[in-house]
Amino acid sequence: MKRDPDIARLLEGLAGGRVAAAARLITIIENGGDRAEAVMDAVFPMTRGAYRIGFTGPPGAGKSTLVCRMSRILRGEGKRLGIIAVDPTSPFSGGALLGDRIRMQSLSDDPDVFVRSLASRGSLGGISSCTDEAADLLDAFGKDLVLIETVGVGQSELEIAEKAHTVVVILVPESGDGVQAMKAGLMEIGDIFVMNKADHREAIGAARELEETLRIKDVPEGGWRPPVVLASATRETGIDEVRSRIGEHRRHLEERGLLAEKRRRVLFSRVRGAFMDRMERRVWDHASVRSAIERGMEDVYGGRLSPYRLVRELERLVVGGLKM
Ligand SMILES: Nc1nc2c(ncn2[C@@H]2O[C@H](COP(=O)(O)OP(=O)(O)OP(=O)(O)O)[C@@H](O)[C@H]2O)c(=O)[nH]1
Ligand SMILES: [Mg+2]
Repeated sequence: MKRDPDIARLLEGLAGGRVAAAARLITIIENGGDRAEAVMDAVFPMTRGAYRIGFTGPPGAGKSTLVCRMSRILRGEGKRLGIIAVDPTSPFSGGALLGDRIRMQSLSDDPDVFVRSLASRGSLGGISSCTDEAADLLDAFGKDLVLIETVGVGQSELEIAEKAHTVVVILVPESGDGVQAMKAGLMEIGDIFVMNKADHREAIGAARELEETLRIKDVPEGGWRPPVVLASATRETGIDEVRSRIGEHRRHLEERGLLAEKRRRVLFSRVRGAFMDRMERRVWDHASVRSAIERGMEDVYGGRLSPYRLVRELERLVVGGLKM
């Protein structure tokens, strides 16, 4: 791709710490296509290994409130923060958006906090397809920590485990969240569990139950056993403890070389995912493949050709030296 003067200028702005440039670049990334790739090619070498913390949990559990409180603590430590909130485009949690915006905006008066929401695409929420890229950009922008809040619906939120170095799962005592969380696979991905809304009477019992459930989990000798922290985001209790648990988990990973391993795994899965996406699109849209499918399907519909035989024929066509 030709050098794009607009992008070059924005990248200079990014290096110079200009917020407007960072914001514009994230929009370009969100829009995708060649320009997004040109931005990523330039941004990736500028990343400095910012630590990524994911916050996930069911709708309304208090993720945004907790992220907001946590940000104040981290700012108090002098950390520069990037915050990515995946916009709830689903009807489940749409109502919370305005409140989020207001809370988050109170943070963005601080030049060392960069808050950005991303639209969740495709399925019912979870995580945006460009979360990794936006996090890279904030990393390149000089943030020490990137906090990522997912929308608490569906399976795709589990992807946060492939994007964050520490995953904080936020649950609430109501509605048997512990059981729900286990079903949804949250138990597998949580490094730290927060029983939020500890101002509610049932919280202590619910936290204890959750601890019991986690005790069953197989943790190898010297491995990390996810702690349960009782907290109230609105009353600001337990947030310091969540902060120190995050620190402990990070040290746990660092001291054992697990963080480096995790970073490599994350990059590997990004390359795999992006490569597969691109190959799928290119192959599926290829004229020769399309016409072979259309022809073959007539025989499949007519019961003359098994679907698997057609697939084998298509496979031969593709890997047998298709000009792409
Ligand atoms: N009583 C009580 N309410 C809380 C607490 N933390 C958050 N809330 C309230 O719970 C509601 C939802 O909080 P959010 O922080 O928006 O929750 P969320 O998980 O980000 O919600 P979504 O992003 O929509 O999934 C808000 O009305 C908060 O004020 C808490 O510790 N105690
Ligand atoms: Mg929220």
